[in-house]
Amino acid sequence: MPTTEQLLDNGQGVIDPDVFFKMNSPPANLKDFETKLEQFVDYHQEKKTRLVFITSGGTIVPLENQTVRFIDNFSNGHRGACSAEYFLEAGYAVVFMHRQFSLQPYHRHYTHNPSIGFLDYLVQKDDNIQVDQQYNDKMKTVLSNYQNAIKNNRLLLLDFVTLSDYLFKLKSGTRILARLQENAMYYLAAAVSDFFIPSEKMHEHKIQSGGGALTLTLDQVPKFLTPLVSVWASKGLIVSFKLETDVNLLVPKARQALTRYGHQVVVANMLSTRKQTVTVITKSSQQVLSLTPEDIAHHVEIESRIIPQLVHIHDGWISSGATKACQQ
Ligand code: PAZ
Repeated sequence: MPTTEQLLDNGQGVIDPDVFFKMNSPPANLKDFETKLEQFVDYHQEKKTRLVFITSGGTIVPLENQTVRFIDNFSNGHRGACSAEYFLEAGYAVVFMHRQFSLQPYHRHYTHNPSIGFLDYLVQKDDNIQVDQQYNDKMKTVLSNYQNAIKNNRLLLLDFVTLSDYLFKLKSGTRILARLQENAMYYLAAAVSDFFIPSEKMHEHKIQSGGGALTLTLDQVPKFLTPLVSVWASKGLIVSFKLETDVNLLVPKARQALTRYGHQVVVANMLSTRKQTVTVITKSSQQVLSLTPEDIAHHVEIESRIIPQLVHIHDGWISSGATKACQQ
């Protein structure tokens, strides 16, 4: 098998996405992932429901083939889990491809909270367990929305852990959804690593300490948006996210992504303000969506503003036959 060096496609140290898939093994549960997704997509194709494929949470980058250590990132999947609920509210079926154990739609209201654990919502009455009265009304609403989504087969939960796992599932998943053509939206909110260690360069066993400092060299992850936009999901509405910490880079980098990949929408956000403000950028428009102090006091979520905006863009994408909506 050729080495990564022999397969560099542009002299800048970036391998071609196809090469990545040839040089890494698919995840063991890929078949199961595909079977579940095929069934879900067939069901909604028949019903002509719009479907959104959400990616959510961070990917890990292993340092050893038999992984003890890995590199991770900050994302806990709040954006994706929260957005899934607003898409369901807007009538979409949702494929929620998330990092294992990150936030999930509906469950998120009762997990990952530093000040209250799940058992703190419960009380014991005689021999029975009940929800503490103060949480009852909200939990009833959340539970009913969750059960409706499950009962009506409108929410499919699928997970990933590593970068490689994510990329194989993204490719497979987008190709399965391609049959929905413009009725599919791809909402790529996951925080995907930009750097990785190819399997052939990784230590096989746990890296041993005792030899002084550890130096790592990571390769650049291939630009998978290129085949996603042009081949895997060419008719769907593609929404990518751009995260920055330097405000001066945010809009230029988002615009650069639109030009480079030729997709329809970039949602640009800053690490520190991502829950209060985002900029929705198309080739011809730029709209800042922000919460006011009053919104924040009333626990309004920024996703309740982002999703209607994207649904509107998707309306235009569908009615123009997946071509013009984002050009003007
Ligand atoms: O998962 P989370 O709610 O903590 O963060 C969401 C986010 C910042 C990862 C997302 O909005 C985003 O910008 N994703 C793309 C990141 C990037 O690769 O630029």
